[in-house]
Amino acid sequence: MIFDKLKYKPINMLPVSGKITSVSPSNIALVKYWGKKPVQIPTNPSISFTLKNCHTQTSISFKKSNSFTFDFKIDGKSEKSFIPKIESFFSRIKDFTPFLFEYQIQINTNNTFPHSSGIASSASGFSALSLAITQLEQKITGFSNEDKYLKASYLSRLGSGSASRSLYGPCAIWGFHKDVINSNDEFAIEFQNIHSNFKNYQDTILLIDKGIKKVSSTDGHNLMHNHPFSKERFSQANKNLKDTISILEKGDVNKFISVTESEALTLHAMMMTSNPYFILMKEGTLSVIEKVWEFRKSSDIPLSFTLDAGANVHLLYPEKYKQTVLNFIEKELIVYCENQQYICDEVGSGANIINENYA
Ligand code: 2P0
Repeated sequence: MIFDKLKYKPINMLPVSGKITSVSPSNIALVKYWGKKPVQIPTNPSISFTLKNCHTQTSISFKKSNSFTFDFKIDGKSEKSFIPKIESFFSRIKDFTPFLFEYQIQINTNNTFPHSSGIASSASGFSALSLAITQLEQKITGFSNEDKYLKASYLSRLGSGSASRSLYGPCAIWGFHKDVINSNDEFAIEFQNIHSNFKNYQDTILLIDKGIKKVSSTDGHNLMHNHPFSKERFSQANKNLKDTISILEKGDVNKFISVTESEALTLHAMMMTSNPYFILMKEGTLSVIEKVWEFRKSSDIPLSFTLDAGANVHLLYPEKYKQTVLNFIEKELIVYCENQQYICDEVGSGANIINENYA
């Protein structure tokens, strides 16, 4: 039984103290998660590319104590605005990780991507923290590496839905789909079977607007309740998920473009047709999309875009066109980027532990 794997079954003494360091990447959804039920159950399945360069490194230092406390620092500084989401995360995982609450914990974290760049750090942040926690659990319970990742994905989901997908690369699927074996709403599963056309696929992220979003993702998800198009959207996402799996397996780059661009625009169409309605794209977002379409038509290079819940544009393309696309960005697209900033990333392999010690 898969849910038996999530139970805490100690066989060893708890370490008195120690420190565990993990690294976990961000991810970009190809079929989007937009809409959820309590607690953190998606209303449709999603699939993502795991990234490589945009990642979070997190260390937890822990010391046995009579009462649970935690302190959180990002780039060496206390950041109060993160505390409520971390507190909520700890209260949600308590029944699954009782050992954690026998410690005082210091969390130190830093991101490789710039602060306030509009790139969600919650996916990389919660997955890195969750993997460090399940690494400690492995020390106490001796469970397998496979179960360690499964449980890390489960815990990550309780921090931020999309974080559940960051554990695995090159792709991860989160959410139940009737035709995908082992798919479920509680944690993501890895999807390895991608065609060589998608190996090292590039994601160059154009930072169009680095400001704080006017509507949070959590509020956006909630607006899918009572949304006039939600039923159609959820059934479309189920179809797109199945199609995307087949496209990734067969290496069909043209179909990949049509499904993923449609997903990006549908995500934003859902926002524009919510009540209340809102728009997260900026003028630069639309200008870049127009330019990408022109470039694709004139060059025959399969450059496409996808969008997250924000104004930034993720440009997706095969590695062999990297220099040509970077030249195009420098010449035609950089004018739309705030402070001329963009980030070069590509498909990566997921989260890892990089250091651990115990006393
Ligand atoms: C996704 N997004 O699939 C979609 C596409 C944004 C657009 O998941 O409330 O930060 O923490 O579960 O995971 C962003 O939402 O939201 C997101 P919570 P999350 O990547």
